[in-house]
Amino acid sequence: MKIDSIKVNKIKNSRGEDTIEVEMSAGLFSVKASIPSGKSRGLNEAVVVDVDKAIDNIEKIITPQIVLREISDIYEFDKILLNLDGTENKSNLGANTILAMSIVFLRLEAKAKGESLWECIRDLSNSTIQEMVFPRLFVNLLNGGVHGNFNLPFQEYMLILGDGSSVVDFFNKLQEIFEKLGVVLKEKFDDVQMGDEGGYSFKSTGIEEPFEILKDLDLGGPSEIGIDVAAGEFYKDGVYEIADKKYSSEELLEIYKKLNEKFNLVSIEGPFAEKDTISFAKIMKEFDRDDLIVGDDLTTTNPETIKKAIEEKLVNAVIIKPNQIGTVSETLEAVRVAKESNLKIIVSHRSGETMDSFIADLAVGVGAYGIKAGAPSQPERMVKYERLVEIEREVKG
Ligand code: 2PG
Ligand code: MG
Repeated sequence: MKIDSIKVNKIKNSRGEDTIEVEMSAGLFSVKASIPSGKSRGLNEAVVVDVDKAIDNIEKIITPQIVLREISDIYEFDKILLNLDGTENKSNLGANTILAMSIVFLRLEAKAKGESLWECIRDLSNSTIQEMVFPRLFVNLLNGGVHGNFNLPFQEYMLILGDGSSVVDFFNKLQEIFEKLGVVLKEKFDDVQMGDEGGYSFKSTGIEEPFEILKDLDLGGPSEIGIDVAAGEFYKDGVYEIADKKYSSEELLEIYKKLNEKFNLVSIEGPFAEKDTISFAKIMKEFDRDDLIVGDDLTTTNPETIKKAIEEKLVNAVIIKPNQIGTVSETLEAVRVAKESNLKIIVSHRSGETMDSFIADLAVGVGAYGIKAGAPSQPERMVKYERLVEIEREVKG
C-alpha cells in the first residue's frame, strides 16, 4: 500500500484540551484518527508530547519517510514509526503522535482489504476465536477521584451490563438506568455535577453510600458492580488517604472485602498503587477466583509489564488502552500475552476522549471480555456505544 498524503489538525478532546487528529489518504480512500488523553496515568505509560510538537513531528519527521513508500501492513508500518522514534518510551516522537499514525494506517489497511475495522483487527490478532463475542459494558455512572474533584473517594463506580452475546439491548437499558439514576441523585443531593467521563458526581458522606445508591436502582435483576479505585491517586508515603482519613494497605483490603460481601463487587481495578505490588498479590489470594482484580497503571498495556504481573500473580484481568503503549501492533501483543495466561481483557477509553470510536472495533476484534466507554451522556462516549451497535448490526444483519 502507498500513502498519498497526510494531514494533521489540532482538535479539542471532551475536556476541552488540545489533541491531534490525523487524516491519511491512499488511492480512493481517506480516513481519520484522533487521540484521547488520560488523567490518572501509570508511571510506565509511554510519553505524550505537546500537541504542537506532535504536529511538527508528523509533518517534518514522519511524513517524508512514509509518503509514497510501499508498506505492506501495520506491522511494517509500526516498525518504521518505532525506528524513527528510537526510544523505549516514545519520548522522541510522542506516543500520541505515533498512535494517531498507527490507527489511521490500520484504517487504511482495512479499507484496502475490503474489511470492517474490527474484522481486520480480528485477523491480525490471529484469534482463532471463535464465535463472535461482544464485550460486556463496564459503565462508569458515578465519577470521583481525579475525575470528580474527589467528591467521591474512588474514581469510577460502574455497573456491568451484557452477557457477551449482544450490545444493543443492554445499551438501551443503560440509557434508561442513567436517566433513572439522575432523578434519584437530584432528589437526594443539592449539587449533582458531571464528572470527566460524563457520569454523575456529588459529595458523598461515606465510602458505602455510592454503592448503596447503585444497589438500590431497580434493574429487574441482580446488579453487578465494578469499581476503578485508581488508588495510586490517593497513595502517599505508604498510606492511602480517603476523605482525610489514612488507611494502611491491610485496612484498605478489609474495606474491599466488606464492600464485596455487601454489594456484589465483581471487578476491582487499581485497588492499590502500582508500587504496592505486595497488596495486589494479597487481594488476588483472598478474593474469589471469579472476581476480577484488574491492572491498569500497574500493567499499562505493555507486554513486558503484563508478563511480570502474570508471573507474580498480581491480577487476573487487564485494562487495554492503546495510548498507554503507543502502537496498534504493541497493543495487540499486549492482548496476546494477557490472553495466553487467561487474563480477562477490558478495552478502555481515556477520561479525555475524542469522537474516534477505535476502541469499539478493538474490543470486538480481540474478543474482549469488557469495554469501558463511560456514561451515555457525552458524544465522545456515545460514539463508542453506537459503533458497537453498528458492528452488531453488521454481524447479525
Ligand atoms: C482509567 C482511565 C479511564 P484516565 O483510570 O481507567 O477510565 O482514566 O484516562 O484518566 O487515566
Ligand atoms: Mg483505571
